[in-house]
Amino acid sequence: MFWLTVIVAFLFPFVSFVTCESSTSPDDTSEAKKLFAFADTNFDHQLTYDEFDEAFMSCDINGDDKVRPEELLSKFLKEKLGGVKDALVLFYNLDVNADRSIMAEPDLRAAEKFFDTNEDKFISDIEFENQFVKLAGNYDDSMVANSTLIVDSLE
Ligand SMILES: [Ca+2]
Ligand SMILES: [Ca+2]
Ligand SMILES: [Ca+2]
Repeated sequence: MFWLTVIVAFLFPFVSFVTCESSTSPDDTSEAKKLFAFADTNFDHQLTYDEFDEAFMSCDINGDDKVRPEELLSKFLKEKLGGVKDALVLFYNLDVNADRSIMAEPDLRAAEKFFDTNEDKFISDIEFENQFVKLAGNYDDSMVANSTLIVDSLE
């Protein structure tokens, strides 16, 4: 589903832009702003790929260069970045090779391409918000249902 979204975004930039604007949920936009602010450590409204990677890898609690769903979730809850659903929807969309871990290759490389729509090597706040809203809409209940074990383990 993630790659479908990417392909659609590349093939029909104007169509997907319009679609995205018309279906923007205020919740998803404020969630995007929160995550962007967390990653934008020098407050210049742009993320370099390094900043983007560092924000994710700051979730890697056990230092194995892989972010597991439970690691992302505990970061979200600790830093008040969002709820359980927000963390899991982000996780399963970004885990492009579906191995239940987010790594630099291939997951973060794919995510950088997805968010940096004008390919200038910076992810602007606008790019991030527009693309994040598309991701947040790419959600089905099985993502959360399949993760009850993870959620239970935190309680
Ligand atoms: Ca880890
Ligand atoms: Ca992965
Ligand atoms: Ca850009």
